[in-house]
Amino acid sequence: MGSYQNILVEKEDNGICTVTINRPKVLNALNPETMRELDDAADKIAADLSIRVVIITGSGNKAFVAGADIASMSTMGLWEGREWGVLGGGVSQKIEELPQIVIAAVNGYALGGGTVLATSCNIRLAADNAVFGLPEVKLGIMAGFACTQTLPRLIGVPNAIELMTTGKHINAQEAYRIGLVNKVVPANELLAAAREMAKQIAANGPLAVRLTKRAIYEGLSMDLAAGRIYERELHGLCFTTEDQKEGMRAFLEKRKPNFKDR
Ligand code: CO8
Repeated sequence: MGSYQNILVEKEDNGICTVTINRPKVLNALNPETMRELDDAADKIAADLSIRVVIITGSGNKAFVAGADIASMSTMGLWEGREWGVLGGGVSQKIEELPQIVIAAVNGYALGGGTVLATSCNIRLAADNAVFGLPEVKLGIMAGFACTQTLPRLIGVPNAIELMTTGKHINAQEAYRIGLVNKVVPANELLAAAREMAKQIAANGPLAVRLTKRAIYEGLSMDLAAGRIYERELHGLCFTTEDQKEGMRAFLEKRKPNFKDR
């Protein structure tokens, strides 16, 4: 699935695709080339509905992503910094809005852009050695890639503003406590846990899973009354699908459903 220098994209025939940020010498820091590759991979994944779940992780056992690449940012001026934010914000949004469910398997440092990349995934599993933080202010910039907007929605304003203005690191347990991660698992079980969850999701009605994700994310930008109406229509749509007939028939016939994504 595409040939890249900074990321690995591995598609399996069980509906799972794993994307690994692969710059271990710099703890998988994100430079513009890496972001452009992620952008391209996201487009290809979005177009391939045989992929049901995406797992994003980092190469090696020390880091998920230790942030944006500080060397490449150090010489940016106003315009380059702005364009960098546009690129990163665009990729974050694209990942969040993929038709597939995206699981971050956070295997170590997830700092700055690493916390942001994990935040743009729909589910986060953390290894017990994971470290999160938004140390941008220590470098004289504010957190970006839209995380001043997305993170408060996820963990609340007080937690988000504390992380973004102190720049402090937090461990996996603290990340779990504030609702930043769904689950903490021993580091050597992280990928297996992510794959297990991915398999559970991939076994379900694909249209129902995709519509659920749309209802939740698009509902976040609506008021509650509009969100209720939107959900009602998507819910009704499910009853026009073959998969709804198959899922319910399979239950009544006491067998596993054979979903066709239609
Ligand atoms: N960028 C570039 N290189 C990095 C980065 C990084 N973010 N992180 C680590 N590296 C490199 C180190 O320079 C080092 O390279 P070398 O071996 O050549 O010296 C190598 O990776 C290993 O790192 P360390 O020796 O530092 O490893 P330690 O175990 O001592 O420390 C840490 C690990 C704590 C993760 C430490 O490396 C660190 O603090 N890294 C930087 C973390 C950081 O500040 N990240 C945030 C960057 S800002 C950001 O992400 C902005 C995103 C939003 C931008 C929006 C713009 C509009």
